[in-house]
Amino acid sequence: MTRKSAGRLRRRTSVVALGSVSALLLAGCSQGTVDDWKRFGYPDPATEQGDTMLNLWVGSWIAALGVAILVWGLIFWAIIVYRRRHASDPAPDQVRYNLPMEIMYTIVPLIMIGGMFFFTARDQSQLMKVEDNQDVTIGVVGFRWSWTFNYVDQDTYEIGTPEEDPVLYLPVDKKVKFELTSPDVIHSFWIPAFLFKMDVIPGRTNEFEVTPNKEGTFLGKCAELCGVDHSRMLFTVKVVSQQEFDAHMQELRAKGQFGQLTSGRTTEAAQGV
Ligand SMILES: [Cu+2]
Repeated sequence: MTRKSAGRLRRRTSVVALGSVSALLLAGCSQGTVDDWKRFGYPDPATEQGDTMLNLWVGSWIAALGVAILVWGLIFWAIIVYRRRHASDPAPDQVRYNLPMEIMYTIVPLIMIGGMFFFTARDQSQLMKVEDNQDVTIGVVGFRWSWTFNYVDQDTYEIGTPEEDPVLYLPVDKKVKFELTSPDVIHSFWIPAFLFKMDVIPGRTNEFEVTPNKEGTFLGKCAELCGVDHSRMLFTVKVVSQQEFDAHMQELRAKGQFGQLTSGRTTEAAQGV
């Protein structure tokens, strides 16, 4: 092989390699990006109720973009059609106190806000309904600086520390009711993949119900700035089959974790507050 043809071969090989790498990268990126774009950046919902929230989010964006395109279109149309063509052109007629126009720009925004209010109120009242026909009840205690998960019907619990995040097990396709309480300050219980977040307030019990419908491991966190170690209030959610859930309950009881920790602070693990 001559030096010239070897050089050409090397060049061709590197072009092919570069091409394959970019194709792979593009395939990898575009897949994620297309799905993300379709959801307008919302996480992929892991609960039955998440679809309602996703529809509200996507619907709001589509409506807002529709209005934006109309407004931008009118602005650019006015800029182009009514531009000053010659320096000597007089200023266009100034319109003011145009009653039909004023009525229109009062009524149209009212209709838009009314529409947003209607869909939000409809979905929110459906999502916040507590029907008390749940399969699993979890008593969540948010405390400085971790979480306790009381498995109310299973007579066991899990408690975390800032050093060791607790893991919450939930059976898939089963309705879960969360009862949120706090012994100290306001926290906020947030599982982004469930598209649900609710404040945890001392002196009252906040409740909501969701049905996780995807097995997997999800992250959870405190979403209310509650003090110095707020950022360490992390936890993991594992959505598993009913058998795995039952086996885990057995494991917790085997470790001696019987009953409920309603104060969230009765072990040494949580004394560092
Ligand atoms: Cu907190």
